[in-house]
Amino acid sequence: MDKIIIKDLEIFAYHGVLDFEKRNGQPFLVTVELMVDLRDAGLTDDLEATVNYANVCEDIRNVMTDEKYNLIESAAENIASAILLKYNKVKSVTVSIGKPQAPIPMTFDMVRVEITRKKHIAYLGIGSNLGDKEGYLDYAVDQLGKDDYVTVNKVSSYIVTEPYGDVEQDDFLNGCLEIETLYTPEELLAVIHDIEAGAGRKRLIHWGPRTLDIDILLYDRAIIMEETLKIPHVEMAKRTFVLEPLCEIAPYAYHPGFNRTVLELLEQLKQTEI
Ligand code: PH2
Ligand code: MG
Ligand code: MG
Repeated sequence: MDKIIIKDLEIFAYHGVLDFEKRNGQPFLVTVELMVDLRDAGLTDDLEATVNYANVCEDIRNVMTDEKYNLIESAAENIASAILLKYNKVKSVTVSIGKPQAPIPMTFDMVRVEITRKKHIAYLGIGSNLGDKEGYLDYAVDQLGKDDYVTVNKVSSYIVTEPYGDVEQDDFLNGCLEIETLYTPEELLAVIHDIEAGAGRKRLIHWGPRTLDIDILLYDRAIIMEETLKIPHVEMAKRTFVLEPLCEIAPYAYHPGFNRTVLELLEQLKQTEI
């Protein structure tokens, strides 16, 4: 992919664990690589078609001088999020921060940290079968949208579905979302748990009635099999109430475990149900 590179932007700032670093300050060298498709800009010769590197330099300076961080890791993390949140054309960013005068009583050229961050695409399933079901699903979409690190790209229709599983309970209202996020899967799960709790969810019976259930179905092409987090959602291929709304917003989203698109999984499931 094409890149815009800003190399060793020098900024005087006050980051460091030691008192005198926060008092006296020192120079930092910031390098960023922005992954941006530059084809259009190259063909049209139009600044609007690309990312203005002068603006990015100003954003970097603001992050570097608005706060005093203990760690250059924190400064780097904040520069990466600021850029990804502001410039939609930036698909991914690598930030490195060097500290040529770090307080180390030895001879060295530079210490540096380097991180690469990008936006992730995730698909979420939402469901409710207690109280104001539609209100709870709308609440989930709203709360996710309010989070700085989440953009809700698409929301499916909500469909009424019969309860799946052995528990006797009321019909569900189910839907799916596509989001873009800077969160890791674990962080996203924690955010989702907070939103479920905010909707008054109590975990009483496993698979039982709930005001709001939010499940991570897919996260990029990640495969994660941890005790507390399994992605892709292990049951999704068996559930019409997941695949139908998901197929409405993302028929060609890819299930990395089964190597099938959502559309193919839905067709397969319909076959086995006949
Ligand atoms: N969720 C469950 C169990 N059963 N059935 C339907 N129709 N919709 C759901 O969202 C659902 C379910 C556990 O997450
Ligand atoms: Mg669920
Ligand atoms: Mg759940």
